[in-house]
Amino acid sequence: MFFHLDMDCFYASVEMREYPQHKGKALAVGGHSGRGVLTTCNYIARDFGVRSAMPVFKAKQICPDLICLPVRMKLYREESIKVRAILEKEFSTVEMASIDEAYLEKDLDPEDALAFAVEIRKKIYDQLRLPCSIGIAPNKMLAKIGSGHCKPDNQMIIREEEIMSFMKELPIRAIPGVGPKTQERFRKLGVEKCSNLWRFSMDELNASFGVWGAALYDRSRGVDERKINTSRERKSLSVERTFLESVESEAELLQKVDKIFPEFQERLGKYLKANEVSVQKVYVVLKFSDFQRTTLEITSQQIYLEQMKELVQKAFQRSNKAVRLLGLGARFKTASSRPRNPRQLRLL
Ligand code: TTP
Ligand code: MG
Repeated sequence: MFFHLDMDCFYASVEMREYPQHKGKALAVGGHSGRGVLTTCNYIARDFGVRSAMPVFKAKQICPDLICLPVRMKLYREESIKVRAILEKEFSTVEMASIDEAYLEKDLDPEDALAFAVEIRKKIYDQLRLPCSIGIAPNKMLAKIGSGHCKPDNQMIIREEEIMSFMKELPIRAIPGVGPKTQERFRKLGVEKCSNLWRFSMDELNASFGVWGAALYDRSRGVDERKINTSRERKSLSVERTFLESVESEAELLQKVDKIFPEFQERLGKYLKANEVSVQKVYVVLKFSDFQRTTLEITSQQIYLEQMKELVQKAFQRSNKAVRLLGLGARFKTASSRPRNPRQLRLL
C-alpha cells in the first residue's frame, strides 16, 4: 500500500505549538506588512474564509481578530527533518515530496494499513505535538488525494475495489497537476468530473496536452504507475529568496538577480567540486503574489549572470505581476541519468 502523509496547516501548527497562548484563535503565518500575503493559516482562520496567498488586509477584513506571525523557515525545516526521522524508522521507503509531505510504502493489507496510519499519526503527535493526515491507496496519486480529502487530523483509505466509484465523481481539479488553466480548458469542453474525461482517447488527449495527455488519461481512471523516489541523489540545486515585500518592477527584480547570483554561483561551484555531476540545464523560478508560479529553463552547461537575467526577464514578462519569490537553479546530468553501460550501448 502507498501512504501519503501531509502535515496539517504546517507552519501555522508549528507556531501554535510555540505559542500555546494562541490556542483556539485564528492564526496565520506570513504577510509581514499590509502589502504582504499569507503563507498559510490554521483551520479556525479557514472557517472564516482565510486562505494562503490571501493579502493580509483582506484576511483582516473577513477575520478581524486574525493573529499574523512572521515566517520562520529555519524552524519549519528543523521540524520537517524530525518528521522525516520518525518516518524513516517506520518505513523503509520514504520520499519527502516537500517540506511537509511524504510518500511512503509498506506491504500491508488495507485493515492493517489503516491501523498503522493511526499509529504513525499518534507517534508524530506525541513526539512533536504536530497534527497530520494520511491517505492510503494502491498508488501515489490516490494516496495524495486521500490525505487532502480527509484533512485535518485524520486518515482515510481508498481500496482497490473503490477506485472507479471514487474517481467517477471526483472533480478534475483534484488530480495533482491540474491547475486553473487546464481546468478552464476542460470546463469549456464540459469536463468537470474525472468521468467526463473518459470519453477522450489517449491520442486525443496527447494531441491537446502533449505528454501530460497520457498522464491525464491514466490519472482520470485512478491509474498511477509512479514509484516512490527515495533517491538522495540531487537532480538540481537552486537558491531561492522570498521577499518580505513583493517586487513589482522588472528593473528591481533584475537587481535581486545581481544580489542572489553570487550565492548561487558559490553553492553550485562547491557542489560540482564535491560531486561527479555536470550542469545540463539552468532555470529560474518566479512565484507571484497570487501564488501562481512559473519556471523557465534552457539547456546550457555554462552559468553566467547575463543569461540568468535574461531568463528572469522573460519569465517576468509572461505575466508582469508582483514577484514574491525568485529562484535561480541548475539541473544536473547525474550518474543515473547517463546510460548505465555506455560501452555496450556503443557496440549495439
Ligand atoms: P500545504 O501542505 O499545501 O499547506 P498546509 O500544510 O499549510 O495546510 P494543509 O493542512 O492544507 O496541508 O503546504 C505546506 C506548507 O508550505 C504551508 O504550511 C506553508 C507553505 N506554503 C508555501 O510556502 N507556499 C504555498 O503556496 C503553499 C500552498 C504553502
Ligand atoms: Mg500540509
